[in-house]
Amino acid sequence: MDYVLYEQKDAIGIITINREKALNALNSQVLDELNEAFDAVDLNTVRCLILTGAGEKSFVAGADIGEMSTLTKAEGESFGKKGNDVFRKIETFPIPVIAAINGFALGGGCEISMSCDIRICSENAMFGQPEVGLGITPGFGGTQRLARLVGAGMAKQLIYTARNIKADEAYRIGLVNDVIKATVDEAGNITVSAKDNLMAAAEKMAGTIAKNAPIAVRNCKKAINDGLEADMDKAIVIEEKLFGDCFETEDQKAGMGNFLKKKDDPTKVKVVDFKNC
Ligand code: DAK
Repeated sequence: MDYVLYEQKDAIGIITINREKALNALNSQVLDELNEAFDAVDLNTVRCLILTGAGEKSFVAGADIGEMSTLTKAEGESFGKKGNDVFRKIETFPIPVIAAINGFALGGGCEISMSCDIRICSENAMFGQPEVGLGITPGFGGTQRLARLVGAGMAKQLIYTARNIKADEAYRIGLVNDVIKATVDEAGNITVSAKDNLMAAAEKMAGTIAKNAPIAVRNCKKAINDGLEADMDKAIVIEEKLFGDCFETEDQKAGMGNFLKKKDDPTKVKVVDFKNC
């Protein structure tokens, strides 16, 4: 693939959008390759994914404005569908996806981060939905996911004003879960970049998720996603079914067995090696 890199570290998969010269803007080829990369993830061995962008400056600076500028109505619709299909694939992907946002997350960049389960960003990150300044609406789910994440009032303000916000404000409104800073020595020199610290934080979080019972983690993702689309009576039934689904798995027996063993004797096995079955 030209624009998407994939690396697996133990049970963590890292997908990197690698079009640094264009600040990782999403053209059709990037979207096709992202689709392929997600399809190729080995779900038997990978338990958590990280999605990031190449370089220190930009996660994704949006959909490719050059490519979009000449689209007809029909082509615009099909470009929107291509993006929406990939973003929905990420959102409903069986295992959690953490967006590690290193710099600009504008337009389609903000939107792809919102299709991930969790967002953490570097201190130089910048978020925004600048589309109305370009004469279009957010087309990769921004009007829908931003309102669900930060509330309708804040989403409307950001989308109507097309104002970009910095990492701290994104944290304050709940768009990101954490902001990761560079490490600076006493003289004020950067010893570890914000990007490197961001990736370390993302991998640490992914590692923690990967150690938990995989079937349970997958079912939690599905319960939260599907439940948010339903009213509470139906949502509770969704949870009941996914809860019931965990029983009779080896992981449930191992997890609960470990707790009961520890109760008798705290020196007994502390870390459960969940087998994903
Ligand atoms: N598309 C294409 N190329 C881009 C790009 C983008 N979104 N953003 C940056 N680049 C390219 C620049 O053209 C430049 O390329 P060269 O000129 O070197 O060849 C290179 O990346 C470096 O950018 P700059 O020179 O501009 O770098 P600066 O540091 O000066 O500025 C910037 C960084 C992020 C502030 C600036 O590049 C910028 O404002 N970029 C555009 C950000 C933006 O407006 N993004 C939102 C795009 S709109 C829909 C489907 C999808 C969408 C909407 C509808 N439907 C089908 C309905 C989604 C829309 C969007 O995402």
